[in-house]
Formats: sequence, C-alpha cells, structure tokens
Amino acid sequence: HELRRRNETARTLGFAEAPVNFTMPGKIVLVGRNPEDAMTWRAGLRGLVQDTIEISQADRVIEKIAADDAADVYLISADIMGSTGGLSLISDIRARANTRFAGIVVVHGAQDRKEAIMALDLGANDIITRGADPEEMALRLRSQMRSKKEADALRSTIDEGLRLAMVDPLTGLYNRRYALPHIAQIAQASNQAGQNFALMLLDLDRFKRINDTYGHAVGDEVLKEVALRMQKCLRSVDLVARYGGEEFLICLPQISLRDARITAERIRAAICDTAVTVTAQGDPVMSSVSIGLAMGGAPDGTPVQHDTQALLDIADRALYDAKAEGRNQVTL
Ligand code: GH3
Ligand code: MG
Ligand code: MG
Ligand code: MG
Repeated sequence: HELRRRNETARTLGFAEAPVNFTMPGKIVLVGRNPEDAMTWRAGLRGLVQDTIEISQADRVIEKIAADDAADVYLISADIMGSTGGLSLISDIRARANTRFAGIVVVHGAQDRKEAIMALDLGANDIITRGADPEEMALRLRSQMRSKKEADALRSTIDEGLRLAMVDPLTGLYNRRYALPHIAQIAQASNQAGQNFALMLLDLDRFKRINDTYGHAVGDEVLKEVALRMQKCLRSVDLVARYGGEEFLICLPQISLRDARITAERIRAAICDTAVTVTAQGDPVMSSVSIGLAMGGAPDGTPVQHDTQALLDIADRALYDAKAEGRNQVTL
C-alpha cells in the first residue's frame, strides 16, 4: 500500500516510479509563513522522504521543541525571516538541547536570498532555491537526515562510553573514578564559601559471611538493595558512589555536623531495620553497615584545608573505629 502510494506520487511528479531506498526513518518539520507553501512541499516530498512530515508555523516550532516534540530536520521558508520571531528561529533551534544537532534547510526565492544567506550564518546547514525539483529537495533533506542520524549514533556511543567510565554496572551508582574529582570540587567550593560538607565511608558488616551463607549472587542483590536504600536517604545534591567491593562513599555538600549525623544514622537504620528479600522463596537476608564520618569545608566557621585524601583518611579511621566498637554504627 505504502509503495503504491509512493509510486503514485512519484508519477504525478514525473518519475516512472519512486526511487528505491529513498525513505529514511526520521521526522521533518516544514515551516512556512503560509501553510499552503508548506503543503505544496509536503505534496512534492510525499513518498520521497520520511514518513513523518509535519507542518508548523514559526512560533509553534519553539513551543513544540520546548515540549520535547523535536524533529530531525527543519525545512524553513526564508520568507518567515522578516516576520516576528522568524529571524531568531534558527538560532532558537540551535540553542535547544534537543534540536542542537538538527538539520536546518532554508528554502528561498530571488527576493529573499539575503535572508537565506543570513540563515546559513545563523546555523542553517543548507539552502535550496524555491521551485527546485522535488527530487533535489528530497535528496538534500535526506542528506541532512543521514548526517543527523550518524551524529546521533556517534553521540550515543560516546554517551555510553562516558557512562561506562563513570558508573558502577552492578548498582548504577557513580564509581570511585567519578567520585574523587567531584569531592575535590565540593571541597574547594565549600572552603571558598565557608560552608560545611561531610564525607562518609560505609562498609557492609560481615559481608563475607553473607556471600558464604547465601552465595555471591545473593550478595550482589544485597549490594543493589543497599545502594537503593542509601539513595532514598539522600538529597539530590548528595553524591553516593561505590567506592570498592562492599564499600560506599557519600559526599554531602552544605551540611552541618548535626544533620550529617542524622543522615548517617538514617542510612544505618534503613539498612539494618529491614531484611533484603532476594527471591520469593529465598530467606530474608539481614545486613548492616558501619559508617565513618568526616567533616570538611568550614566545620567551625573557619575553613580547614584538608585535601580530599586527608579527609578520606579521617573517614577511614572513623570507619575502623566503628568496626572495632562492634559494627552497625556511625563514628566521627
Ligand atoms: P567487615 O567489613 O565487617 O570487617 O567484614 P567483611 O566480611 O565485610 O569484610 P571483608 O572486607 O573481609 O569482606 C568483604 C567481602 O565483600 C569480600 C568480598 O568477597 C565481598 N565482595 C566484594 N565485592 C563484592 C561484589 O561485588 N559482590 C559480592 N557478592 N561480594 C563482594
Ligand atoms: Mg570492606
Ligand atoms: Mg573489610
Ligand atoms: Mg565489610
């Protein structure tokens, strides 16, 4: 059906049949001052390019982008450049995160060639002469669509690589590599602003015993559940990272010693108060955590210049004390 429709369109345009592989999945938005203009283009392009072609007015385009209804390619009539918001449309599209890399093609006539050239300077990728044959327009749009899709794929590969470098795959928490520079930044900002921040090192108690009793897979599930429970006790500005095997690191910016203690105590309770049930038939697994707390920034109103490692050592000694004093407790 789709093929027949395409071939019909192609014949009305003077082609024997629609060129093979002319379509490419994606979304194109046609923007014209008068809807008929865009409608003519759409008729010409139907069957030659993407399945999703929408028509929009300049002022609606940005509204839609803001509502996360973004296109891959925008085909814009140069005659809107003179209208309100018309000239800024291209830079507005470029300024939005979800359309920063969209293809922008401007259609112009002899009378608005200046606007089209200005559009190139503002970030349009290509310009087409009004009345160009639909096949040329389709090919130029397809080329923009292809670049956009290739760039999308490259960006998601990069994003995935970055994610892998920063995130612990088991728990989904940030890893140590991400956490340490983040903490160094918080430390610097806190010292400058004369504010407090807290560091916590957390280590699960007798975790080896959990692995030995229930197996490593159950141990993994406990680690995941503990990660979730910690996150639920924290604010959005706080950072929790998997520091090592069954050790975690938490950084709490702009917090008093009193509130840091309350948070640590809340985390401790959230872990030991409820067993982790791994499977429906599995035994509930009890676990607990020991927490070493250290204050950085300006704990007494005067900045103390600890480097991150010195502060981590303080938290580590506190954690050691918490273990020595019987585990399942918070120590400063
Ligand atoms: P404590 O800290 O209270 O002194 O006792 P512990 O038994 O927790 O101490 P230890 O450091 O000796 O053991 C930690 C255990 O955590 C050993 C290791 O096999 C286990 N572990 C580390 N990473 C993982 C992991 O990713 N999954 C599972 N299941 N176990 C892990
Ligand atoms: Mg340990
Ligand atoms: Mg240990
Ligand atoms: Mg341990």
